[in-house]
Amino acid sequence: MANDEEVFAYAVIGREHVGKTSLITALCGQEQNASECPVMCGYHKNKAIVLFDFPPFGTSVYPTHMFIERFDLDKRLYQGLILVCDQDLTDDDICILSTLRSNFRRVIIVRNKVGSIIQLDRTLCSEGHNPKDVFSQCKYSTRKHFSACRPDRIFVLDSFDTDRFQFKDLDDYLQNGHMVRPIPNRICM
Ligand SMILES: Nc1nc2c(ncn2[C@@H]2O[C@H](COP(=O)(O)OP(=O)(O)OP(=O)(O)O)[C@@H](O)[C@H]2O)c(=O)[nH]1
Ligand SMILES: [Mg+2]
Repeated sequence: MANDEEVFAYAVIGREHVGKTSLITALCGQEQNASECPVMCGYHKNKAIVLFDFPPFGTSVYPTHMFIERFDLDKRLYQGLILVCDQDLTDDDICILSTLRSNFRRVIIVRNKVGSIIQLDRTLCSEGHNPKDVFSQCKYSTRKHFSACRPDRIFVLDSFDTDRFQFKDLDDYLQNGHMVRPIPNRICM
């Protein structure tokens, strides 16, 4: 991995099917296409940043405690961590964040799939349904659940609806929120 004055590498992790790959695809504008694991993806809007798509933790293949060691996440190979979730905090999320928090210069929590939650609320409570309230509730509960883990930022968004919610805020943060020197002509996948 390149020296950390030149590149800010984010490990994008989360439980199974929370939308890690979809988020990276939406941010990077392309499908990842590599067999190595974790999969590296260049973020073209800020060439100083690369995102690494990890396999899920908390599975029978990678139980949470094994996941950290298996991928050397405790070795400071990555500068940033993006934890993706699609509901409130689980024990696996807490375990990962509390074990790893101090190893990363920046920790971002992304609560994904908020569009689906709004859709579900619309179906279940057609009377009195208010999408803004559902979004605010998701933001509030995500903040509440994750505050003890001291994330730098929390974004509530939907990777399939990038014009709404906080997708653009995350995109802006990644584009502008890093004082790292870009690498011109980096070859990205
Ligand atoms: N509605 C909605 N569905 C999503 C979103 N992100 C992902 N999905 C769906 O969730 C499922 C899992 O998405 P992936 O992006 O493969 O999730 P992942 O975390 O990379 O999955 P694994 O790598 O297998 O753990 C797929 O069926 C996606 O279509 C989202 O923002 N909104
Ligand atoms: Mg994936």
